[in-house]
Amino acid sequence: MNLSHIEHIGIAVNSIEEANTFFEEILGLKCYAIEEVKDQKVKTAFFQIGQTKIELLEATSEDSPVAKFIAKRGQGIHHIAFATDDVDASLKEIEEKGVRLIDKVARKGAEGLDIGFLHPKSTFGVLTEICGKRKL
Ligand code: CMX
Repeated sequence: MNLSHIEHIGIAVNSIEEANTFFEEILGLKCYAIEEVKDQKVKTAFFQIGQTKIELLEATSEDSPVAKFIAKRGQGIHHIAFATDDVDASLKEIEEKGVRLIDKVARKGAEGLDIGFLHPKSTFGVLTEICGKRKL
């Protein structure tokens, strides 16, 4: 497997508008994109810092995974995403090594990337995402 860097860290927030103030006005980062990912029932906001991004996640419905996460655990780090050049191949390899997957094949995430999640119960309580450029 060829993981190159931490692509992003996902942070669950009640309100992107409120959280943006901290990242923009206090930390001085620039929100370069806001995008709704309907499939995941979230609105996302992105900040670039070096090779890595911060992805703010706001639920767009009550049954969103992010709404459930905040109800149970409060706002905070929701997931960590590793970059790879082949998401399907990485997921397959990880599964073969005995890790429980949420996504057996890549699906489309924010920024048009391929994404796939590993189950937090199999990854020491940290929801882990593998993501990379979408294959044509
Ligand atoms: N990190 C760590 N643990 C988590 C978690 C997270 N983000 N989300 C849920 N869990 C834990 C819960 O605390 C719970 O643990 P306990 O049983 O010990 O209480 C357990 O997982 C089950 O949680 P649940 O609330 O009953 O929720 P579900 O089992 O229905 O779903 C999960 C959990 C991880 C399978 C689901 O949230 C999922 O499929 N996530 C991947 C997709 C996603 O999160 N999308 C949003 C972001 C999309 C994006 O970045 O574009």
